[in-house]
Amino acid sequence: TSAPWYSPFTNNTRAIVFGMQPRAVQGMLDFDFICKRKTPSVACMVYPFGGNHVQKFYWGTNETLLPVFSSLKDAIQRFPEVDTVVNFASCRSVYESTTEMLSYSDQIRTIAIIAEGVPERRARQLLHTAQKKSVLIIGPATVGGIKPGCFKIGNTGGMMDNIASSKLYRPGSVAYVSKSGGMSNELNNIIARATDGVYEGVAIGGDRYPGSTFLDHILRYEADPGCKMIMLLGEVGGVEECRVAEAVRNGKITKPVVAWCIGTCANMFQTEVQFGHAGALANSDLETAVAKNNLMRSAGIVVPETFEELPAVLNREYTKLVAKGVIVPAAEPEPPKIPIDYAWAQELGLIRKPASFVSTICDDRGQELLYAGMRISDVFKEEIGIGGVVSLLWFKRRLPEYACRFIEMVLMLTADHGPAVSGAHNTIVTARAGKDLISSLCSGLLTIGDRFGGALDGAAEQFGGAYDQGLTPREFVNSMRKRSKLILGIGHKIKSRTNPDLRVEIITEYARKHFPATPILDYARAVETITTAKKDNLILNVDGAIGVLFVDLLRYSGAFSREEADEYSRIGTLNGLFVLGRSIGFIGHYLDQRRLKQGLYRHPWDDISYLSNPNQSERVSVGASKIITK
Ligand code: Q5B
Repeated sequence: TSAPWYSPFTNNTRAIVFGMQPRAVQGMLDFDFICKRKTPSVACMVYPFGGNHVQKFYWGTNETLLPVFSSLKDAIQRFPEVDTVVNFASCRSVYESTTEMLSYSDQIRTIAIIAEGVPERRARQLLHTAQKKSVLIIGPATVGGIKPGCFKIGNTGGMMDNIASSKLYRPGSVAYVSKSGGMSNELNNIIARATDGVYEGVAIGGDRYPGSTFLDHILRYEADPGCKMIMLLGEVGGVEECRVAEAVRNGKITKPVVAWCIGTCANMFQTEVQFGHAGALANSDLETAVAKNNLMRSAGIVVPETFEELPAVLNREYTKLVAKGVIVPAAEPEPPKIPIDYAWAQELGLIRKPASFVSTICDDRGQELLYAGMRISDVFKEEIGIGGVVSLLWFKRRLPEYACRFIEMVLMLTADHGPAVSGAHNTIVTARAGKDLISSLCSGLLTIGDRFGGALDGAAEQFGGAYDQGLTPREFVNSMRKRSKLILGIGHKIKSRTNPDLRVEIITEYARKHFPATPILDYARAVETITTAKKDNLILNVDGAIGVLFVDLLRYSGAFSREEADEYSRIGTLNGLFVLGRSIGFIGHYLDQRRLKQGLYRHPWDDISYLSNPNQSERVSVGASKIITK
């Protein structure tokens, strides 16, 4: 059953939103929800680009899906109950889209055109077609309109808290028409405070040729039994207010009308003033606000002396209607609970939620990225280098310059040690198997551990612990041997006392020169003297040297408490230095292999001892750590 001509919007009105306007759609659905509508007022959206799909929205606090069609025809066929279109097409395409909408006038009875800047010639053509087909057009250049408890066009009424404070979730008795969307908000507020509230409100838009006029809507309000009182907010320019005055004068409008024409200040200027709207310019004396206010007053419309008096005048007229029994104020329903978006509630400081993550080293939310509180621009201005960045992000503080330099030296020293070491080998084999950079790098990194490159933390713990226990270097070596444990940081596959590892020399020399104290290094060197006496290659290796020097740095630089120093060794910080440094080399090896276009690697048979041949007379068993041949 279609609604009567004077009531285009009911609580069953269903609309198509033309254009990708998720915020407006959500606003309409939120309005529906607080009005306790049974079905959402938006049936679907039409967006010519991107194909048919669905979009997610909230219905109250739950989520729901709305279809998006790429053609208006499909949308209209799919939703035969839709009789309204909210057209968000731009001023460039609005003529074509509205013309198409008008071709479905057997179904589409109301079109709101939001676009500003529609050429006047096009607006008049649309108006002509719409009149022929008896289709109601609201706009162009309008936010639309609102019928409390029933339907809201697009963004009309502003935010939900605004809508709630103007009680637009339930009908009142006063219907208004204005030009401006912004002033409609003001009227919603004034009417809610001075009377029992808004029955319906339409902003016809500020162009010279609106699709529907003040009078069109006021005649609807006159016929609509739900409306008891009419409010007109006109403005300088045009003669629409005069037509309303004429209709009141000749008895076409009998309901009380309160009106005000904005722009009375125009008389204070020497020249004509163009107000914000395209049509807001007086082309003759008759079109001035003062003249139109006088004319309306003389026709029997209630016109206050100033805009400021409007609320009092509205209240006076409303009270009269209540006294006469024309308006029987309804019991005030409980204000609805308005679901607000999580992000907005958080911004307003209304909610709190335990965070799933805690992060204390970096903040990317503001205008400028912060590393441990230091602006990225300052990182460069103060030239803190990669050592400084590591000190901020790993230790959350700026370490002294010698310490940052030490970190950089470590990264440089560990960057590579040839293609033969476990990690580089793995990286190369992986690259030659055709894998990508990240896979090849990871394959190399996964070899880092106690034996290769990952002995830094263990060395720090073992040497630091033995020193703290007061063990002499010999007692320490003996105790490790007794427990059949290797000393981490001692021993190298190719380096030895006679073939010293220069990297160790460079770094220890630097530390002795710049560190406040190096007792753990000294202790490790003393241990080395004992182990190398046993075997030439049992030197303090690069992992061991970095590990013990970092203990010295953590303990004696003054930048850390003792608890912090112990914790950094315990949580595996130091191996990170090798991982970071050696990643440089592994990436280099990956690129090298790709550059050289090296094919799939297959290990040569002659380099593998195949001992599993069943015809072999020898029997082989593998023990815990040794191969025993019987
Ligand atoms: N023996 C490094 O072993 C290596 C002993 C020890 C007491 C020890 C071995 C070891 C501890 C882990 C460590 C980091 C596997 C090394 C690095 C980065 C690198 C690598 C590169 C780069 C070498 C022979 C005899 C045996 C053992 C005894 C050995 N180590 N005793 N404490 N630590 N070290 N890893 O030469 O009586 O004959 O049974 O695990 O610090 O990874 O360049 O290559 O930059 O990439 O194979 O520098 O020392 O010696 O295992 O045959 O042992 O010495 O008990 O005694 P080898 P093995 P015995 S730096």
